Amino acid sequence: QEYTALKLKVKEWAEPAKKILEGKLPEGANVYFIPATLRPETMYGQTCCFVGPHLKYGIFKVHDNEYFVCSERAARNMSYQGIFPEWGVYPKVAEIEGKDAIGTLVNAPMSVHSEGVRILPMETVKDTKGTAVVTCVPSDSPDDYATVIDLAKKAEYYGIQKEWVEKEIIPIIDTPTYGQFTAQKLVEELKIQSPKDTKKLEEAKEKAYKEGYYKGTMVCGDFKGKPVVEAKVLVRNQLEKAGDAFNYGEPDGLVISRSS
Ligand code: ZZB
Repeated sequence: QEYTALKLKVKEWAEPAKKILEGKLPEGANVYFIPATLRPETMYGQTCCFVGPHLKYGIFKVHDNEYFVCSERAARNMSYQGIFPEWGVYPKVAEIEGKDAIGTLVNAPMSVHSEGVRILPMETVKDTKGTAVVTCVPSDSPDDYATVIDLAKKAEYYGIQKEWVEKEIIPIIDTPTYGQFTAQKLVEELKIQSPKDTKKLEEAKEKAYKEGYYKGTMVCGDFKGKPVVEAKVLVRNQLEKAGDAFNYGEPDGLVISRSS
């Protein structure tokens, strides 16, 4: 699986994370949350970024002034892809739980929300896929849409501020079957009630992928009017050139090779 890994720079840490990290990072260090995505062309519509509240995340030193937040598994994989300077080495300077980072303000490259977006909890984030950090695009990802609705409904329960969740959802891709808000349309059509409707969400994701990727047209950004298949590569290249993203590959046979 070939992901685009995006660099979301921390602008302001949430209090619990700030306490844990005190004295562990050099003054003025740049720290980035690293979501892995298969849909770089949707990055205009990022409204927040998800971590699993009960998952563990490492802060890994990439260069003197540059640190990545992701799962240890992902850091290890990256260290064999030339992303860290030394082969197979991924120095961990600290560890946090996802919940310690809830509320952290990060800069999301390309997002229309240039003031920054918040780190928020998503219970269904898997530790075994990507980087365990997921950037949220509620216009086009049914999982993200269902989670955002749930978070807004139960903001108090989750200990978050409503404004962190309720950012404007802008149209990014137009599709013949679902229009400009593919995720919302599918969530409603399939009567998905919560982020825990995993079976239905799996079906919605499949449909959204097929329709968006093969039949979608960009309605925003530099490649407005172009088919998504073309725009995907162009947007990814733009992000990489700007130093805001890099390729992250994930070997399919990982589980097998681990247990053998
Ligand atoms: C932004 C985005 C916008 C995504 C979209 C999807 C969609 P797949 O096919 O199962 O590999 N993701 C990445 N890592 C994780 C994780 N550890 N746990 C849970 N979800 C994760 O799915 C890859 C997509 O799943 C990634 O691409 C990411 O969300 C999420 F409009 O990033 B995506 C129809 C989907 N649309």
